[in-house]
Amino acid sequence: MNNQVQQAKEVFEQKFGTTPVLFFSPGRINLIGEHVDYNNGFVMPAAIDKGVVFAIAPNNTSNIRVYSIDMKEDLEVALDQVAPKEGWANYILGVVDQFQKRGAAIKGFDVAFGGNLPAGAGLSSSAAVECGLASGLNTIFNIGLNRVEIALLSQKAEHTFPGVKCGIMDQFANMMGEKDHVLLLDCDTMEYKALPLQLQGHVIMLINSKVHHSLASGEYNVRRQQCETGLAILQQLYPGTKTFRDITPEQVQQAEDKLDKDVFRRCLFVTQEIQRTQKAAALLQENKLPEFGQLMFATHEGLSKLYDVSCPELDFLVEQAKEYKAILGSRLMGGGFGGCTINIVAESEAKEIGEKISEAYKKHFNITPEVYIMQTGNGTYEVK
Ligand code: GAF
Repeated sequence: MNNQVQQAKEVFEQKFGTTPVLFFSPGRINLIGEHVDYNNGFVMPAAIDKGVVFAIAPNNTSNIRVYSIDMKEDLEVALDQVAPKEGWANYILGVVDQFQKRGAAIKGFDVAFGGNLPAGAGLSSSAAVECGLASGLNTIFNIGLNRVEIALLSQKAEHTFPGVKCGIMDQFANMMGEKDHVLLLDCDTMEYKALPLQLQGHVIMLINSKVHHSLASGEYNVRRQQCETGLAILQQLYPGTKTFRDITPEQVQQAEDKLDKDVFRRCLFVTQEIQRTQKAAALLQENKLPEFGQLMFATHEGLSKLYDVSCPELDFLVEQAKEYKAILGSRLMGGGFGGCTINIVAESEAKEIGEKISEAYKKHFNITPEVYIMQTGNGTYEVK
């Protein structure tokens, strides 16, 4: 049992005086396929070995008692009073609400949770909290959901309580991730393949810009709405079109004068990114990493210039990355507006390059970034 799990267990036992069941729930990275999960595209995420630990047990009352180890805050809510609140509580209560909406026999429980995922870094701490709790409840109350059902329930919880209309990528990676693999997930059919991650002397390096622009979740929902608006128009122009998968970037270009300027740029990005991710998946399987890396740069360009989810700090980090031959590809990762860039970099030079980019970034923005070399890991699991 690692330190993080041990700590959660001890905190729980001190606070609640019973013996908990323990779960580890990972964060995620995403190699390519950004903002296309809610547009029926493909994504290529992996679970990582950093995440959130849950210690949880029934408490034979009709109350939920929660302790956030990181925030050092308590929350107690009666089961029949579950409603949206501010902050982290929403991620917990949203999950309970979803179980209740499905008529699942959730009774009172105690839970202590805490983790080592940097907040606001785009490593999907929200999905880690949702899926970790949902897995815990599923086990202690014998609900019988399978892994994909837990991912879907957790996604719905995020839509309803925190109010972010996210796609399925984060929760899916959290539940289905496999160490040393990336998942090639078809977000239209929910079919997936676990592809071995063979980096041929390279590593995945994240650079955390340490900025998190507060418009992130509001703008996320706006992007989703713009895509829906655009798709509805494209469906009329191109009969037989069901999803963005059925439309090419060229067709979007031909429809430019029928679409609002921003809607056009969003649709163009989405159709390009869907094609790009399919190409990238083939390249990865052919071990063509340099070509794969070029597509990562292209994704960043699109996210920045067409989808408008980048920021000066992330653009700077990607421009810096282009200065180094040892970096094959770099782009902002996740929803955007801050958080991390993901870079594929030669292992032998990673440390030095990470330091050099950090120095340049610090000089420019007066912010000290953080650099992480990432290891992949397994999806949420019970720690025995
Ligand atoms: C966030 C969302 F939660 C995901 O569903 C996905 O859309 C991602 O942003 C962008 O690719 O992490």
